[in-house]
Amino acid sequence: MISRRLLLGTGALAATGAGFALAQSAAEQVITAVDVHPRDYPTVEAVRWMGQEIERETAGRISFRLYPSGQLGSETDTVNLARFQVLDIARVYLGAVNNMFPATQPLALPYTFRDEGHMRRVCDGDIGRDILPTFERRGLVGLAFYDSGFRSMYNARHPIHTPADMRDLKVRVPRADIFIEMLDAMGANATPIPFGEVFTGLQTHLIDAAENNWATFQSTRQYEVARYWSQTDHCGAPEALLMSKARFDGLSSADRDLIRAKARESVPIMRALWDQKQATARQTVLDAGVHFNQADTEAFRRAVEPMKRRWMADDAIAATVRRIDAHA
Ligand code: BDP
Repeated sequence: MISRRLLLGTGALAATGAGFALAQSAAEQVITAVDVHPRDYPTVEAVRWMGQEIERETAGRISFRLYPSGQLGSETDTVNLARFQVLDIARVYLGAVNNMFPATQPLALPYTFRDEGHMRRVCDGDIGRDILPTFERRGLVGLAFYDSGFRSMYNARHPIHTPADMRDLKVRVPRADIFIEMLDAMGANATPIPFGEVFTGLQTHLIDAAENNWATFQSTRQYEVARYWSQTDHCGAPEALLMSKARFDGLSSADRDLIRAKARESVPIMRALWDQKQATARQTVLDAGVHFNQADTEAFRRAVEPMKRRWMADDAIAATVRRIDAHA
């Protein structure tokens, strides 16, 4: 059930008029899914694939309705909307939700993964399987991890080689303590602002820099206003596909199994799309004349070491980081 109070309380829903559609959809077994990315982004396409499969398997009894491009608000908003069953599925960046879900913090710490293969194996293996159920403590079902590549630095001023080049740069970060501390440790001035405001922030010089992966840098067109990409590869946190636990628990056990199975199957679909998107995004950006440089990643790793050690004073975080290190 979607309460009127919750719907009215969410400005984004009221503003788009989507609240009414969502209220209707509950009765019709329509599963609503949101994403901040546009409709052709790999995460959105993977969820669309999942919805089509479920619709086919249930002969149309259950279908998905997608709300891409951040239509229903920021990731912090949509996670809460899903917890209270105002919407059903939120695909969000793990970096943005780890204040609320401490078990995910080790995945968002800097330089946790050796490479993309390592990240995928960790998420697919027992570490990923241990973390996903922890979303249930706060009203969500963790369905899957998706790829997000590695994040690097981009800015409108100059190439960044070492943390010394970050001094006084206002760098936008997702609203999460790990990110704020990470960028501060690198010598920057970490500025948490919502994803949807980064382009304008760079354009109007409210911020000087941001950090993200190639696919996002390209699809948001931020490369048009930040002309220096410096490869730091500082964070390999994945994306998370989360479902409202209340909605999930209200489904039959066969439907629950189907949703879990299709979410799992959507992971390799997403990854194939991701590999393609990452390569084409990088090429598009370089062709558009963005200056590329390889940063001194060892210097960045050293700069964040004390901050990482502080987080690892927590035994649970330290244990997971050690398991990740030891993972093939
Ligand atoms: C992108 C994630 C997206 C986040 C965004 C951010 O795919 O979910 O909202 O980063 O930095 O890579 O906020």
